[in-house]
Amino acid sequence: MFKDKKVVFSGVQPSGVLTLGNYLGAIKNFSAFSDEYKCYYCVVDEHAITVRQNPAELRRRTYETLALYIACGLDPQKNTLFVQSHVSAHAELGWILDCYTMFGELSRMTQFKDKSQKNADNINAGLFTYPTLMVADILLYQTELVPIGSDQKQHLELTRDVATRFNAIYGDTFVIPDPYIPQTTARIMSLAEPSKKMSKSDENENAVIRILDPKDVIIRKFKRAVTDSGCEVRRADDKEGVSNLMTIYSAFTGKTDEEIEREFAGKGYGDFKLAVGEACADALAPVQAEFARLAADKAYLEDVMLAGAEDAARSAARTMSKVRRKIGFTEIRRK
Ligand code: AQP
Repeated sequence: MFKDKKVVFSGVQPSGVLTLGNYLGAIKNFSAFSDEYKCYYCVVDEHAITVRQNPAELRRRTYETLALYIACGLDPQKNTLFVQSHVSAHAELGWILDCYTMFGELSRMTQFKDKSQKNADNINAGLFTYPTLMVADILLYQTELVPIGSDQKQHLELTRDVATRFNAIYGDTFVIPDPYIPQTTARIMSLAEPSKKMSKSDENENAVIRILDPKDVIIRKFKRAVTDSGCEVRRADDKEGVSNLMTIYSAFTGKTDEEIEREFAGKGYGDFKLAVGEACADALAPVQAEFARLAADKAYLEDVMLAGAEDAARSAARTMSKVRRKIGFTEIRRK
């Protein structure tokens, strides 16, 4: 049924409650592909354990992330929604591609550098080779397009390099994927330190808007957002905080920078921050209501997980069989 459709793949780690960055940079854009593409959206729990996770919380957040996918508009009938560790081919291809990825390439990954600084007591080998697992995630499904925030661009470039290298050795095996990076919301910044990206594992709760934050919390966090000593609502390189808030406001209202500047001319930051908070909370309210309904229905989420894993595994098996044959692994057939 999907034979002629091009493939989209993306994933989100269940490493915390998802943020406005995850939403505007990635998930909100996923459903736009559902009609035209065969879409695989994965909860990448194997990536999450590169940083130490509490097992009960990881399990809960895996369900939560799946429920959020659906609440954000991803219909499980039209998209393959699944959990990475339910399809063993991810780890299998990840290992194989480790052997086609250079140490030097992985050493250059900025996320590795950032995350090893943040987790100095646990710089494990998985944190280092995590990008190759992401390469495997993408290549397993012969993906053409990967919707991501700009922080993942470097990993996508690595994916293209590894796929090209593998194809050059063994002949056409993998489709070379392209990134799909949204123009304006590719990098939503921290509300507390607007030079840093908003991250779900940020320890400062005021830095991060969570998709599930109640309205009063969202408004309070925006009110506290770091801006600058001026009072003019205007996008500029030296006004990172205000520019970030303008990006968020524009994403929820569809207004251009000029319209926003006109709307808040002479009004100061207080009114602006309140308006951003309200626009954001109002837009997230239906997602939150749908999430509450879905999260209470674990049996339904398990049905979705199972159907998604079966569908993904079928497709992954086709790529794995090709890869195994090409690299010279033996196959045993049942008699
Ligand atoms: N601040 C952001 N702005 C725009 N897009 C973002 N993404 C993440 N943060 C922003 C995009 O969300 C998708 C899922 O991200 P992930 O869960 O795979 O991990 P991440 O990129 O490491 O995101 P976090 O929130 O920073 O997680 P932690 O704190 O656990 O490391 C990706 O497409 C990403 O680009």
